[in-house]
Amino acid sequence: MTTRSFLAAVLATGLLASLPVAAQFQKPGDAVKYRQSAFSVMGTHFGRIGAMVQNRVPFDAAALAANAEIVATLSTLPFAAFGEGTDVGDTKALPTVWSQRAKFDAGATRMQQAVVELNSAAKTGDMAKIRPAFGAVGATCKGCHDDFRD
Ligand code: ASC
Repeated sequence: MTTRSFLAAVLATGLLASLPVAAQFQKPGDAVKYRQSAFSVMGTHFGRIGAMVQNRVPFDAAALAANAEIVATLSTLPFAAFGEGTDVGDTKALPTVWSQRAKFDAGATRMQQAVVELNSAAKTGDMAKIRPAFGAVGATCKGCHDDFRD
C-alpha cells in the first residue's frame, strides 16, 4: 500500500466513523435489511470459524484468521441500524432493544470486544487460544439473542 492510498484509507475510515449512519437509511425497512444482512454475513464467517474449532473441517490457520478479520469488521456495522423507529417489518428485534437501550448497547460492546480478542487469537494460529475466544464470542451472541431477539 502506498502512503497516498494509506492516507486515503485512513481518511475514508474516519469519515465513515463520523457520519450519522442512521440518517443514511431512506426508510426504516432499509435499516432492518441492512442490519439483518450484516448479521447474516457475520454469522456465515463466524460459522466457518466454528466448523474448524469443532473439527468439522480441517484447521486452516490462514483461512480462520481471514474469517476472524471479516467478523471483526462486520461486528462494527449492525448497531447503527437500530435507530428509533426501526422496530418495523419482519424484524426479529424485540421492543426491548429500544426500551432497554443501555443494556442492548452494553451487549453490543461486549460482543465487539470479544470479537477483537478472537481476531487477535486467530492471528496466533494457536487453536488452544482460538477455541476459548470463539466460545466467548458465541456466549455474547447468545446473551443478546436471549434478551433482544424473538
Ligand atoms: C453462530 C451464530 C450465532 C451464534 C449463536 C451462539 O454461529 O450464527 O448467532 O453462533 O448461535 O449462541
